[in-house]
Amino acid sequence: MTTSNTSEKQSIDKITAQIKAGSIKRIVVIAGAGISTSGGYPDFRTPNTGIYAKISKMKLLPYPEAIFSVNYFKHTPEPFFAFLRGVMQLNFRPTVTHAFIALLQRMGVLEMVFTQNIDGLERAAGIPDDQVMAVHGQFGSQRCMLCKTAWSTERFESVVKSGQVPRCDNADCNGLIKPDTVMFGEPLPPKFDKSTDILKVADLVIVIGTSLKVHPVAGLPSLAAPGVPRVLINRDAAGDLGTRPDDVLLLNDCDDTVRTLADLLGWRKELEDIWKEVGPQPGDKNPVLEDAIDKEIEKFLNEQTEERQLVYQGHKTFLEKHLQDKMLRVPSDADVQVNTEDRKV
Ligand code: CNA
Repeated sequence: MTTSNTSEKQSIDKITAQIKAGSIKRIVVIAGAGISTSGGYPDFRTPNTGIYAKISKMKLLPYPEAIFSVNYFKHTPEPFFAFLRGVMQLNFRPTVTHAFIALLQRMGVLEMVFTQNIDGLERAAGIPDDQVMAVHGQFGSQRCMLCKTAWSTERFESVVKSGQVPRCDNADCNGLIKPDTVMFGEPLPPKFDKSTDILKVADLVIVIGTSLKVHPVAGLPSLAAPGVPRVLINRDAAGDLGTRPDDVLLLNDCDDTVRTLADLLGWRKELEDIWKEVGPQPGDKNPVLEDAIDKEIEKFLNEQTEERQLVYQGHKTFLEKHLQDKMLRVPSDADVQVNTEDRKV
């Protein structure tokens, strides 16, 4: 475990001792894509391997984040579905870090995990739904954007895998079928607002595997009461973690770090037992999502005719103009998934 200095090592020893002694018992975890990368699911922003690096090959997109933006999806859904076809090719299993969060829950010290992830691996690790606030929704259900008719996952996957864009077949509808995940520009689940008060009563906040670049989650760590320790487990520094005297930065691979924490807590065997139960199983295919996404993006690009590229160029120009206009009147509404980097577009 890499800590910035000796005092951080002392802080983490103190925090784990307090958990063992029962004086820390309301832990809130704020998680992001980094907790799933060792399971083969790339994050957004890691250079070269992150999803944005992959989709920046889609030169037709006005900017990589457009693929997850609802306004872009409404008129140009093909790139999103090409990406999704890659995602659908494999079954992912929880990582050691998911097992660690599940361990906190089983030990009775987890209050809530706020996850930005849409992969559903917290549930797969056995954390009960009422202790998971899936801020950006999760894959596993989908419906028509217009008439809201739900589609079964089986039907949805079969249409997407066949290369079609799934559309509603109710009379006169023809709406796009979209997973119930929150795209940029869409409102967050209604229960998000109510759930954030939990941060104020937490006695420990652990932020894992997130760059804290997407709002409103980026603002959650600052809701912790003064004096409450905030621990960042991530490869890189993130958000305002490190600005308070009680912050502890553990800048390393999250699976390694949680194993060390489990050692300090005396819970290593329990962690490995959960991991054995929920992690990769004998006979699993190797998770190679990165290859799958690359392949699907390549295929998508090869299918673009000159005529279609002209249409996309039209979309690009339209969007750039639209965004320019929009930037002149950016709303202050925080209840929308906003990528801080969008503001630079
Ligand atoms: P991000 O901006 O890509 O940041 C990920 C962070 O995790 C970076 O700071 C990395 O350095 C760090 N990281 C990556 N791997 C590890 C590791 N093994 N150990 C320690 N640190 C690591 O992603 P965020 O979650 O901050 O951004 C929020 C977006 C990402 C949400 O809208 C999600 O829907 C979206 N997303 C989700 C998934 C998923 O569900 N698995 C995957 C990719 C993106």
